[in-house]
Amino acid sequence: MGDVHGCRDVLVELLRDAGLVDRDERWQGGDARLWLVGDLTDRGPDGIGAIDLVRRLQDESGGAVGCLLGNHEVLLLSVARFAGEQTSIAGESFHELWRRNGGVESDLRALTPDHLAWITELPPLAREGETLLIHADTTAYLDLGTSIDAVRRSTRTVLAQGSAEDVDDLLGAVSDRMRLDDPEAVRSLLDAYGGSRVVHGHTPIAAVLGVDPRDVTEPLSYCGGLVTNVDHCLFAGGRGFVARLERGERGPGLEARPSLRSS
Ligand SMILES: [Mn+2]
Repeated sequence: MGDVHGCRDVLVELLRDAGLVDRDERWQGGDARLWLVGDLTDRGPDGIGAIDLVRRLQDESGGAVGCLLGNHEVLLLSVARFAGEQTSIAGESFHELWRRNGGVESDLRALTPDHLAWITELPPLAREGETLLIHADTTAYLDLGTSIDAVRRSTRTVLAQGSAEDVDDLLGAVSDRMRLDDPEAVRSLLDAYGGSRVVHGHTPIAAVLGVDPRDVTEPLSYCGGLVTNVDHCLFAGGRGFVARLERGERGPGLEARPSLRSS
């Protein structure tokens, strides 16, 4: 599932259409596994509602639902911890930076220490079979750690107890984009973290293609099939989709096209 950005009710509709939740919004995915690529919050109306839904589905599914750390989760946490302090951008506070990037005040009011603890534990990347899942289309994760566990440990430490400067640096890394239309860059990620293809969100497919978000109905495969972008840009009117990763077989080789299809 691509970036939700506060579109909690659209998320429910997409999961219902995919047969993953029932009419009462309860998990009914059976043995399915679901990953969200991060950025549940900001831009859209109900980011905390989206977090609460995902957390409940994680419980109901017995761990079959995972969610990556997006830059907007880091942003929200940065405001909670350092609201008025200055970022590296001259004269801009964390609160101003967050607002400029779609921060929604009602989310900040609803944010609890429990939400912050959940955000702190989110993995920035994950492997599902041969698929490497990341939020942002960047190799900057390699600066945070050279294994999935190392990246998770370093982000957890920064989010839990890092200084404003540490969090600002982390924001810079996980907000970088559009670096993966280069097989060498992609291979550097796969060599470190494993897998034979990358799936990411963060950069709206509509922006990449220069089309209206309402016309985006499926994932975008690029870099010779090594990389798939699933950012459906719900907050700007994208109808959204659930990208399906085939399972039960080894993933495609490096040159193969990913076996993703929209549903
Ligand atoms: Mn993002």
